[in-house]
Amino acid sequence: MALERTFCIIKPDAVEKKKAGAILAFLEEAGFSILAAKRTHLTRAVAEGFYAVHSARPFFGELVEFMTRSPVFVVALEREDAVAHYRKVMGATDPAKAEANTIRKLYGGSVGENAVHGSDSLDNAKIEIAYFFPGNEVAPVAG
Ligand code: RTP
Ligand code: MG
Repeated sequence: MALERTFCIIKPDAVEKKKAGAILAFLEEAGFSILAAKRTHLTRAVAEGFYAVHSARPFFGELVEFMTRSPVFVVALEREDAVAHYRKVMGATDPAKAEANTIRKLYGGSVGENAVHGSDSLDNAKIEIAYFFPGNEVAPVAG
């Protein structure tokens, strides 16, 4: 299976609870390499751009308010089968429905404030990594 990259945001609720380090450690234990990570406070424009696909959903306003409330960590990850594997260890969107020992079960509070974001496809992972790490911050995929 090929090495792949995916994109993670450690959301404001988890950073506020000082769980960013625990989540990064969890990801390393799950076999991911952390290619790049930075703390940033999303502006409304950046959050709206990132979640543009959800702009017609009823929770969009609430989601942008939440994501801009306080700083996040944006993280580029690498592993074999990274996109699917990260979705698995992240757990269901609603922490109450997430499996045991997933990030959202361990650290999420509610369907809106659910600790982490994860790319839902390899194409979106590339777009999302480039959105937050432009230029040469993340080395190009070899080959
Ligand atoms: P994410 O994009 O953050 O990795 O989460 P996801 O794929 O599991 O969920 P998605 O459907 O893409 O929704 C994006 C984020 O919007 C918030 N949300 N709130 N109040 C609600 O019913 C609701 N539904 C979704 C969550 O923060 C979710 O992660
Ligand atoms: Mg999503």
